[in-house]
Amino acid sequence: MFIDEAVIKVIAGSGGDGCLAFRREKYVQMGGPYGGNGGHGSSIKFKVDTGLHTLIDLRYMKLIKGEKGENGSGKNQNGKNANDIVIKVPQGTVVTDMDTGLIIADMKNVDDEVIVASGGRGGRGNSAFKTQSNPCPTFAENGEPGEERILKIELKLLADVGLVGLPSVGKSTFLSKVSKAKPKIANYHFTTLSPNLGVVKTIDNRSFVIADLPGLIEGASTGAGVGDKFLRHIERTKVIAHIIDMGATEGRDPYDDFKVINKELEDFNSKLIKKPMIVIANKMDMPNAEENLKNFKKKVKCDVYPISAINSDGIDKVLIKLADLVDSSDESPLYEEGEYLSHVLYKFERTKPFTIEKQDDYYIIHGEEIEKLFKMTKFSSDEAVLRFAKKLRKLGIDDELEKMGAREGDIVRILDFDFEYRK
Ligand SMILES: Nc1nc2c(ncn2[C@@H]2O[C@H](COP(=O)(O)OP(=O)(O)OP(=O)(O)O)[C@@H](O)[C@H]2O)c(=O)[nH]1
Ligand SMILES: [Mg+2]
Repeated sequence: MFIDEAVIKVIAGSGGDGCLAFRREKYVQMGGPYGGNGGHGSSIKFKVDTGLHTLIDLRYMKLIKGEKGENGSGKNQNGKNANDIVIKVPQGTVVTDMDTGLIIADMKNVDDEVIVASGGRGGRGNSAFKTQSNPCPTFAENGEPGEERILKIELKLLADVGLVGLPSVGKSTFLSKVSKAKPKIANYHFTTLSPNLGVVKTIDNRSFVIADLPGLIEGASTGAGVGDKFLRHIERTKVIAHIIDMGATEGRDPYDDFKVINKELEDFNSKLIKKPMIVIANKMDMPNAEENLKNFKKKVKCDVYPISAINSDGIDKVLIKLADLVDSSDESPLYEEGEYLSHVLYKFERTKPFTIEKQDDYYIIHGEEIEKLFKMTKFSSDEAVLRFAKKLRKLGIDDELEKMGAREGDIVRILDFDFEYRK
C-alpha cells in the first residue's frame, strides 16, 4: 500500500474581544453599557476537491493559521466574523489528531467538508451582560481562543497513470525523472519486479500519481514473463502511458512493440485499450530515432510524444497531457469498497474541566476549560475579577482546593497568573 502523508499544525483564529464601553451622551442621564461583541475567529476547514490527487501541496504547508475575529466596539457595534480558511484536499484523505491518535475526518465523499479546528467565538461586550439586577456591568470578555491541533494527513495512493511497455524501454528512467521515486534502472530485462509509485507535479502545478510497472512481453496476459498480475493495476488506472523504445536499441521495430503490448492489454481485459492512452516515444537521443518516429507516426492514430528520458527532454509536455487526461477522466469510484484507510470517526469530547496539582505552597490549576476561561477574562475591573472567582467556585475549584487543604493566603496559579486563595 502506498500512502502519501503530510503533517500540519493548524491554529484556528480566536474570537474578537468584547468591548467595555459606556454611553456618554449629553442628555442621557444614566450612561449604561455600550460595548459590542467580538466577531467569530476563522475556523479551518478541509474540503474535498476531486481535481486533486495527491498531498503534494499540503506537504509544503507547515502551519495554517486562522484570523482573529474583529473586536467589538462602542455604540454596541459588533466586530465582523473572520472568514473561514478552506484547504482543498483530495478525495480519500484521512485526518488524524496527532496528540490523541484519533481520526477526526475521513473524507471519502466528493462533497465532504470538515472543520478540523474551530475558530473561537467572539467575546461578549458589556452590553451583553446587562440584566435587571446589574444594569451597568463593568466587565467584558476577551475572544475565545481558536482550537490548535497537529494533524497527520494521509491519502492512500492509487495510480492515476500506468506506465506500460516492453522491458528496458525506459519506464523506470521516466518515473525517476518526473518524480522523487528512485526505482532501480538497468539495461537488462525485468529490472522492475513490482510497481513503483511516484507523485508527479506538472509545471502548471497539477499533480497526479504515476505507476511504473514491470515490463510486459508477448504472452504476459497468460502468464509469460512476470505474468499478468500487474495488468490488474492497469485496470484501475485512469490513463495509460505506453512507452516505446524509438531508438530500437534492441533491434526490434517500434511499431511491432506497440502492437505486442496492445494485444496483451486487450487479451487481458478488452476495456484496457479503451482507456485514454498516449504513446511516449523514448530514447529520441539515439541516432536512428527520428527516422523510426516518422515511420511509426504514419501507422498509428494516437498522440505520440517524443522524449529522451535519460536527458529529461520533452517531459513537461507529456506531463501536461497526462494531467489533462487524468483531470478529464470520469472514471470513479477509484477505490473499491473497504479500501479506505479507516472508517472510524471520533468526535472530541469535553475533557475534565480542571486538575489541581500541589507544588510546595502553590496550587497549580490545569485544564483546557479553565485556561480558556482565564484567557477570556478581561481583568479590567473588580467586577470582572469577582465574576471570574464566582466561575471558579461554580466549576468546583474552591471545593477541591479546600479538600486538598488550601489555607487563606496560599497561592493559586493558572497559566502565568498567581492569586491568593480566600474563602
Ligand atoms: N539512450 C537512452 N537510453 C535510455 C533512455 N531511457 C532509459 N534508457 C536506458 O534503458 C535501459 C533500461 O531502462 P529502465 O528505465 O530500467 O527500463 P524499464 O522499462 O524500467 O525496464 P524493466 O524494468 O526491465 O521493464 C537503461 O540502461 C537506461 O539507462 C533514453 O532516453 N535514452
Ligand atoms: Mg523498470
